[in-house]
Amino acid sequence: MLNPPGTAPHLFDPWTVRSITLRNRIGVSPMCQYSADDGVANDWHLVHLGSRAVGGAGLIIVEATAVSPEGRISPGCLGLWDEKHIAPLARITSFLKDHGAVPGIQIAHAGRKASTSVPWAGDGRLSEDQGGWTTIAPSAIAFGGRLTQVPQAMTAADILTVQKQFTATAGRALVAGFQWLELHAAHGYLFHEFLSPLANHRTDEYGGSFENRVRLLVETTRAVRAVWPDHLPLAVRISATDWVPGGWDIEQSVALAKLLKAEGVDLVDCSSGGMVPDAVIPVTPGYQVPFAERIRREAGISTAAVGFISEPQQAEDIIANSQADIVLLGRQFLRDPYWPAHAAKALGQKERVAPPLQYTRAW
Ligand code: 8OZ
Repeated sequence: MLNPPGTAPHLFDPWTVRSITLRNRIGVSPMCQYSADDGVANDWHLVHLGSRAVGGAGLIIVEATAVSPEGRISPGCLGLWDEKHIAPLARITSFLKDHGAVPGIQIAHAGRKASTSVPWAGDGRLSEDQGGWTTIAPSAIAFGGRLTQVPQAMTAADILTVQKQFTATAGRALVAGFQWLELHAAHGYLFHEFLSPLANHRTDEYGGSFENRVRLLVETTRAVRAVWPDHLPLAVRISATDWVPGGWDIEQSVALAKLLKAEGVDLVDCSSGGMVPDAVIPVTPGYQVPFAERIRREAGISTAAVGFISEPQQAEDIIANSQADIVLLGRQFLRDPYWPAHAAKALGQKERVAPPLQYTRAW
């Protein structure tokens, strides 16, 4: 599956995963918009995502979309726990496909980092009288910082419920027209809380040893792969390290990636952090790229690189040096929805990103 030495692709080369071909190696990273009402997508989401399809992205991953109301980070997060969420998302997937992008979605449960206000209204804990709710997690340990809510430790029945919520949500994502599914197992949310010994103090088969801490994610991945069609790609976003001694780290991430590969996962999306509020993270351009490179090489699975990727040559080098199979841009895509077109021009490959017919005269 991975390209042999000397045959590395370039940023604007297409990439086929299972039956899906991305027109280039540029994706829009899932980014919370906090603009939904009861989880329902609206015109903001259509324009936000649609303009980046027009701008030339190959893959567009819809923001963390909750598998249950309690799994939302905030009351403004998207959801896909109900049939009513399907039609507004289907309108978006249809538009993205019409403009040459593959529509993807990240499905998520925020665990102990749920029930927060939207960032422009505080970004802290949402109390019950402000519309907040009781959170759940592997253990009854608060995240800390401004997120003081102590979650309820999940029972065995809760674990089964969450697994069913993920498979049901995957089924609805398919009906909504998504062609790429990502499980959110990063940034201190529910799956990551099970992975990390910092948040998981369980003494049952879902806590303690590495095998036990990865069990929820591996089992859920297996269940999702069984309902998500064989011809469509499945990805998992992980935090490759907690950036805290004694926490989750890159060695465990490599071992997890091997297990996920065996479950039929096509790509590991390599982010980091989010487990504790005060981690010291050496943020520099492309600081997470070495994780994508190492997991790709040592686990033999395709990877996405994400985090402070903004320059065209930087993105091209990541692909051409086989450090990752695709780059996912977040903030840079907020600054410039036409980044792929502008990057092609900067790299002297203007013809690689075609304008929409309506914009030809100005491209
Ligand atoms: C930005 C702000 C808060 C949360 C993530 C869903 O980190 C998020 C998120 C992004 O994955």
